[in-house]
Amino acid sequence: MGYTLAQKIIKAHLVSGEMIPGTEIGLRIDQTLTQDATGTMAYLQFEAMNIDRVKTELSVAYIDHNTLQNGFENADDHRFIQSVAQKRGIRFSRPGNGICHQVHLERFGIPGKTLLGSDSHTPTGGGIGMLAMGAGGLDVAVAMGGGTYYIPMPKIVKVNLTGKLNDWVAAKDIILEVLRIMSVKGGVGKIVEYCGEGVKTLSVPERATITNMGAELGATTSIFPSDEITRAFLKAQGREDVFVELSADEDAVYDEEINIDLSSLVPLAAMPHMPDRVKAVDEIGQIKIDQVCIGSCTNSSLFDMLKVAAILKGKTVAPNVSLSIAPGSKQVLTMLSLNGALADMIAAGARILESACGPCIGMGQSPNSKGISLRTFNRNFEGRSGTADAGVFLVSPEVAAASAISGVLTNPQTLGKMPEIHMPASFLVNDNMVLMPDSPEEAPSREICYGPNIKSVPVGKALEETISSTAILKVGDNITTDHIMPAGAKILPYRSNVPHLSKFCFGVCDETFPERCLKAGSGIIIGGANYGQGSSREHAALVPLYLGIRAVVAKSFARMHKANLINSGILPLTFANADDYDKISQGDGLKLVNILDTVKHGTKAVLENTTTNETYELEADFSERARNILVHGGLLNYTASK
Ligand code: MIC
Ligand code: SF4
Repeated sequence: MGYTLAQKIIKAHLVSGEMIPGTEIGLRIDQTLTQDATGTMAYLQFEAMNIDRVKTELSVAYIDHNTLQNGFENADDHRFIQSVAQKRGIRFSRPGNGICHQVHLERFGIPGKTLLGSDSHTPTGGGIGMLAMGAGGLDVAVAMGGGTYYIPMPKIVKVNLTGKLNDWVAAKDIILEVLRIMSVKGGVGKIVEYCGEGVKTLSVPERATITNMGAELGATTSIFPSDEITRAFLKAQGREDVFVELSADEDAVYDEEINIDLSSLVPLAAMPHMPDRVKAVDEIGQIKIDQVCIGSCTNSSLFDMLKVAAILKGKTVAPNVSLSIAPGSKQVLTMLSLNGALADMIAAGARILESACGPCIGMGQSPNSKGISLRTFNRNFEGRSGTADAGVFLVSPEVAAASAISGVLTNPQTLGKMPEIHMPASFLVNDNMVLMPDSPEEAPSREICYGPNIKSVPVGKALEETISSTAILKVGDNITTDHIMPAGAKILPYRSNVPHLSKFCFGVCDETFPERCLKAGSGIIIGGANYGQGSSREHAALVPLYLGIRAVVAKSFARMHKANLINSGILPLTFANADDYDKISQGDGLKLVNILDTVKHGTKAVLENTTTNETYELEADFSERARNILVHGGLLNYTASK
C-alpha cells in the first residue's frame, strides 16, 4: 500500500509513535518561524530553557503583527525579539520585510521539510509541499531547542481537483468552496491533501492561498505536491537548488475524498461572522459596502496585487468606499513600485499600507459603525476588525477590487475581459532586511533587551485530588481564540504582559468575566463544539490560567488550543454525552472528583453538579505525555521536574 504525500513527510520525520490516526506521534522539526505577537512569549519561554543556540536547520523571527507602535510596547518587544534572535542563532526579519507566511514562502520554505510556526497560518508553506503546522509559542520554543513536536496522527483527506477555473474565479473561491463543504470544524484532526489534474493549473501563490486558509477548516495542515510549477517558483526566487519533486503514491489510501470540478466554481464570499458561511456573490446580491481591505497572508502575493492593480487601473474608488491595500512583502511592494502597478493603485485612490498584517488583526482600518467591509483575509470573526457591529465578508482580490470601484458587492465576471497576469521569470531578490544571527563566538557578549512591559509567564500548579469550583462561564459552539483573548490595536501591545492582558479576556462575550474570576479565585468554563478554533495564540490559555481557570469542559476542542491548554496545565475535558452540556447553567457549583487519579490512569472523569446534584461522564483520554504534563500543572513544570 502506498503513502500519501503528507504521510511520506511524516514518515521521514517520525521520532515516536505509529502512523495510526488519532494516536500520538512525535515529529522532528526542520524549520521554525515566529511572529512578534506570539514571539515575545515564545522567546521568554525559550530563554527559560537555558539553551545557547537553536538546534533547527533554520529558525526565523518575523516582525509583522505589532507594527503600529502606538506607545513604546511594540518597539520594546521588537528589540527583545531581535536581541534573542541574534544571540540564539535565529534570523531576524525586520519590520517592513513583510508578513511571515508570505516571506517564508518566498525566501525560506523547502519542499518536504517540516515547519512549525507560532501562528495558525503556518500551513501556507504547504503551497510548496512543506509539512507546515501552527502551534503555541511554547511548542515552537521546544522545537527550536531541538525537541520533538507531538500531534495526534491526522487522517488524510484527498481533495481531488479537476478542470480549470473560469475567468474571474480565483484560488480563494476554491478554499471557500472547501470551507462550504467541510465547515470550520470539518478539518480537525485531518490533513488536507490536494491532488488531481486541476493542481497543474494553479500557481504557487494560488496554492498558498488555499493551504493558508486551510487553517479555517481546523485542519492540522494542508499540502500540495511539489512539481514543475513549484520548481519554476523556486527558480524565480533564485532557490532552484532546494527543489525536490514530491507527490503521493499512485496507490495511496485516503480516509476521505472530496471532488471539486474547478470549472463549476463561481465567485464566492464568506458572510459575517464565520469563514464557512459561504454563498455565491451573485446569490448575496449587490449589497452596499463601506470598506475594502486587500492583503493579509492569504492574498498579498505579487500575483494577487497585479490582478488588483489591473482592475483598478484608470478607475476611481467609489465615494462610499475606503480601500486599503497591504502588499505582503518588501519583495512584492518593490516589484509593484518598479513596474508601475503601485502607481495604478495609488491613482485609483487606494490607501497603501505597510507590508504587515494590519487590518487583518485589527491593527488599524476598523470599519465604521455597522460598516460592511469586504476583505481578502481569512477570518471574519465577530469584533476582530475592531468594530463590534461591523459585518466582514471574505472574498477574492478580484471581487474586492471590482467592488471597491462599484461601491457594491460585485461579481467581477461582469467586468468583461479578464486581465492576463503572468508570474515573473525572476523575482527581485534582496534579503537585506533579514539580519543574520551572531556567530557562536560573538553571541555570548550580546545582551538581551527586556523592556518594562515584559512581565513573567504565568505557571500552573500541580493537579490536586479533586477540583471544586463553579461554572464561571458558559459559551456556545465555535468559540474562537479571538473571543477568549481578543487582539487588535488596543490589546496586542500587551502580549508580553499577561496581568494587563487579562482585563480583556472574553470581553466580546462577557465583560465581567475577568473580575468575576479574580473574585471567585477559580473557575471551570463550559464550552460547545470546536472550542478554541482559530489562532495558535497560547495567550488564550495562559490568560485564563492567570485568572484561575482549572478546566474547560466542552463538546469538542480545536487542535492547537487543546494543546495550549494542556501545556498551561488547564484540563481540556469533553462531554461523553453532548446533551449534558444543556444541563449545566452558568454559576452552577462543579466538582471534578478524584481527578488526579483519573488523569494519571483513567479515561473517564466524573463531573458533579453540586447545584443540581447530577453527575456527568467526561472523556479524559490523554496520551501518556499529556497526562504527565497535566499532573505537573503544565509543560514548564513537567520539563523542570525531569
Ligand atoms: C491571527 O490571525 O489570529 C493571528 C494574530 O495571526 C494569530 C496569532 C496571534 O494571535 O498572535 C494566529 O493566527 O495564530
Ligand atoms: Fe497576520 Fe492576518 Fe495572517 Fe494572522 S491571518 S498572520 S494576523 S495576516
